[in-house]
Amino acid sequence: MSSTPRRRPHATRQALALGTITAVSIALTACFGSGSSSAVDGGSATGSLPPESSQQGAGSLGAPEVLGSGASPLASLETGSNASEDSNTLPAPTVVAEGLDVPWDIAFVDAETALVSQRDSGKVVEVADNGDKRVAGVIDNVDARGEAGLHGLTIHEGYLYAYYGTEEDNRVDRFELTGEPGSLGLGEREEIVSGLPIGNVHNGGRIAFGPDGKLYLAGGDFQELRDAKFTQDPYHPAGKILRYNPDGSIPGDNPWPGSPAYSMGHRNVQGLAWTDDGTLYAAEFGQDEWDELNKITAGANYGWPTVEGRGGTEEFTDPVQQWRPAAASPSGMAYADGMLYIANLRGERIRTVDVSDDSRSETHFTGQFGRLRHVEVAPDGSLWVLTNNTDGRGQLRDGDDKILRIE
Ligand SMILES: [Ca+2]
Repeated sequence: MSSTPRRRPHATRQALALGTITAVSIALTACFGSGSSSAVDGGSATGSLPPESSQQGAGSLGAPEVLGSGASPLASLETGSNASEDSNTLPAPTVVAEGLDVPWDIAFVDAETALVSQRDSGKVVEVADNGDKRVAGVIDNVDARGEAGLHGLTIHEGYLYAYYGTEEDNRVDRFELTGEPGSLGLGEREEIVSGLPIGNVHNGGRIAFGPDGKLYLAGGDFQELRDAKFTQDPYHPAGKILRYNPDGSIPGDNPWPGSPAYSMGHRNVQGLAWTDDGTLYAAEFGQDEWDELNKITAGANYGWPTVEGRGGTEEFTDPVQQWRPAAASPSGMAYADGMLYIANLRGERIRTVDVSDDSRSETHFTGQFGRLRHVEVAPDGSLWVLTNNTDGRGQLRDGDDKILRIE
């Protein structure tokens, strides 16, 4: 791959300490070296990354277009797919909403209403299942750079939790949800987790509450911290899946006492999903060779940066599946009725994994809708899928991404 992210010139940065615990602060020389061209997750195999889109004004979402569930499937984007390998056992998607700009995550408020994060603008957009949309709020200290920006959203006990990057750190804040569907807004802000490192790439970013009521954060190595001494250190946040209490404190039963780390040795995790029996799966971007689906257990070590994909050693836990990045580059993931659904960026497909045999997968819609960022299960059991074609690596102009629904 030859693409590289837009870079903001800066020489040094403080790697901030682990939230509320150790106060170790490490001065780092930011090194966005040109030696490895493969640092961009899910980047295109050809061409360089165009300049990032300029931020748009509050009115830029324009008049909503109403496309009900009877809308016809989208036209193919002609991306050179391996569609012949698809199993195509899922029903054809319909369009829920259009006109989104670099959407990243979905949090359902009720069966008809969701909040959608827009990475570069920091906007939280309220989307109704009839296609109506409006800006519910703007997180004004989002600092979009490279892959960083406003990422994960999740709703828990009346609060919207948001994972995002600022000039200084990655963090999670929660906001009181105000109003009703049609007038939702973001109320008072409360800091939950701060001081996580931030990089131009590999910021992880999905957040979700597990069946145990804890807040899980899919982390990355934050690129500049992928040195093994960080990624393999359970008391440093780089390369971890992190687990917090809803107020941001560290659970007493985390595997490494006093650390938010739940598992370690990850490169860039953006998909989290729990099965009916509480098993946690995580989807992870590899470097050059292998993307991974991992079954996560507390305290396990998934190998990065020593091992990419299956290592076959006692020291590290191997993925249950691995895929070539061109066929995968997995971001968001959902679970429903015995099946994992994984959205893929570069692979431009939905991959399904029947958890009764998690060593196999099937693919769907390859190349039909471009890059796919996330899939979320709606309260009615349908799947909502975010396209990702407006972040500079996709094929569409600003504000042209969509939410698709699979019944
Ligand atoms: Ca691994």
